[in-house]
Order: sequence, then structure tokens, then C-alpha cells
Amino acid sequence: MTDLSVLIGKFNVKGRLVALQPFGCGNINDTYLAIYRNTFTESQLILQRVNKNVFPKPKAIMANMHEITRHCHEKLEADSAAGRDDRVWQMPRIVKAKDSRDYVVDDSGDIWRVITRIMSAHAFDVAQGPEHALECGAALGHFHYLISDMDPRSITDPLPGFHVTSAYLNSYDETLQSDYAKELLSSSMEARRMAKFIEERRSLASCLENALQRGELKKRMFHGDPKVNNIMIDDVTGKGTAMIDLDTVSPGLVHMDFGDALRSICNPAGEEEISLSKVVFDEDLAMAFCKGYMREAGSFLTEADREYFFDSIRLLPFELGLRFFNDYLAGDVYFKTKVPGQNLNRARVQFRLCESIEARERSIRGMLKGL
Ligand code: GN1
Ligand code: MG
Repeated sequence: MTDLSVLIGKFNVKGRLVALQPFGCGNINDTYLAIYRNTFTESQLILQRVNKNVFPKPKAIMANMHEITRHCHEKLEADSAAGRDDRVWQMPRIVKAKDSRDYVVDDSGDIWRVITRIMSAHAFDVAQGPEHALECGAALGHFHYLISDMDPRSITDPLPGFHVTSAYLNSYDETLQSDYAKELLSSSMEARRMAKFIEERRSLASCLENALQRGELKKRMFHGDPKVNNIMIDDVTGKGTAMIDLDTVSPGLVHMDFGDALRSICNPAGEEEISLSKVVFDEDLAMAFCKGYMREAGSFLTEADREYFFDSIRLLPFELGLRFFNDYLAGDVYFKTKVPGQNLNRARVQFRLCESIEARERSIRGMLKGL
């Protein structure tokens, strides 16, 4: 077991460590909050172990983060100096190790990093209401603007196959062949219901990939994981101020971000709800989010981009449900779980949300047209 206080001591931080405790509820990396104090001030930092079972090249993740934060910090400073913004947009900074590297490697070969915490701001696990949803949209739109002119060649693919829905289907098909998966399917009616849900929607999986191949959509830089608790809201003004969790920022379809943010924001019951009747796609929250997003990103989206917005809203809950269900059948090897069957339940929630979106298709399409 790594001694965390010894580990964080290898980073270049001033003051005395007064607290170090688990933080947040990410499904992938291990995250801790560290509080340092000296006579006059306090600093709060985030210590994280990059999950090497998920990210095949953790050092590349750090090189990417270096490049992304460098690019965005420069742009943020230029915009702020020119008085272009109505608020202070923020982004975490990497705290260097004492040997000047961006990370520390522990005895088991794991990569640890320290980044600054965005102060006087919070991220919520579920949407708090339309004002909050609008600010989440603005924060994502502004983030897309910030990364829009990055050179995609400066980024190493953090997670090959990430958000390629057809690739998740292929991997699910492989998982289905295992005895373990067959056993789970034969013993659980709910698991069989999930499998049927997937079979009925196979053709959905490649709708955006096909549009990309036809040249109707093109890749831009995207965040990859813009769920509601990765969007920081300023405590004082209530406005969006930063996007966090930058591990998956890479070239991709902004649609994946758009659909993923709506998947998370428009389901106030959250990803762990047991009672499916509470899982409903909230159209008021969706409209508020879209208004905020379009205000910041509307200028660089094409007509074709907008054509595929509905498909992305339906696709992302399907994709995440498929990923959760696949992980359940594979023995919970990817997403962290606390109780048995948690990934099965997470899949149930996402598929229910997908059904709720399908039932509201006409109304959601109408709302999107009006943007
Ligand atoms: C994972 O890191 P975290 O917990 O925010 C996952 C996302 C999922 C999300 C669902 C790299 O995100 O794709 O949408 O769980 N990240 C990765 O909660 O797989
Ligand atoms: Mg993440």
C-alpha cells in the first residue's frame, strides 16, 4: 500500500499537509484532496492515480494534459487581457514534482499527479435546475471553443476505441462468448432484458460513425467525459467556470460530448438510481443546456452538425449502457463498483433513459430545430 503522504511529499508544494482524504466519485481514477497550510494561507490540491488498467499509456495522458493546459491557459489569459469574457473561466494547473516532471511513479509503476483544485466552485452529481443546466451548456461550449484550435497531432490517442460505439458492440459480442457471461445471462432475467434491448438497437450504433465516413461530420477536439460532475460552477456567481477531468480530451466528434452531457444533465435521478420509474429525460433541462451551449459554440457549428444532434442524444445513453452491461458480463473489470450487480443496474438506468428519449423524439427534435 502506497503511503500517500510520502508520495505527495515528492511534489513541489509549500506549507504543511493538514488533510489528505478520498475525494469525488469518479469511476476510473483514484482521487484525493490534499490541504496544505502555512501561517498566512491555505492551498487545496487534487492528488490522483491514473488508472493504468483503463489508460494503456499513462505517461501519454500526462503529456496530453501538459499540452492541453498550456494551450488553454494561454488562450484564457489572452481573452481575459482583451476583456473578451463576462466571467473568469478557469482550468486546473499541473503541480510539478520536485524533479520537475509532471508526475511521480510509485513502486508498483503507477503514475500519480497533482493538480490545483478550482477554488470557490463545485460540481454537482445531478442537475440542480434549468439555471444550472444552462451554465453547464455554457461551460461545455466555451471549453469546445478553447480547444477548437489545438493541433490534434499534439495529442496521443488516450484510449483507443473510446466513444466508437461499434467497437463497444464488437467487444460485447466477444464477451457474450464467455462461460461467465453465459452463466449470468441464464440466471438473470434482467440481464436477458438488457441483452434484448441491445439487439433491438444494433443499427443505431454506427449512425455518427457513418456520417463521419460520408464526410457529413468532421472530427474536432472534444472533452470525452463532460458529465455533470465534471463541470465546475462558481459558488459566488452560480456561473459555469471550468471543465475538469481532462484525460480524454482528444480529436473526436463534439456530438459525443453534446450527447454525453445531456445524458447526464437531463437525468436528475442520477446514474445509480434503483427505481427505473424515476429515470426520465427532462426536456426543460435539455432546452436550458442547449441554450447555454449554443451561446458559446453556436458560431462554429454547421447545419450538418445540428442535423445529428438528436442522434447523439439517443446514442450516448445507449453506448454507456452497453459499456456498463459489457463490464457486468465481463466481471466488472473496467468501471469501479462497490456492490455486486452495480454495473447491471447502471446499464438499466442508461437504457431506461434511452427509451425515455425515444418516446420524446418528436418534441426533442422540435426543440433542437428552434435553437
Ligand atoms: C467514466 O472518470 P469518470 O468516472 O468521470 C468514464 C466515462 C463515463 C462515466 C460514467 C475514461 O468517467 O466515459 O461516461 O464513467 N470514463 C472513461 O459515469 O471511461
Ligand atoms: Mg473521467
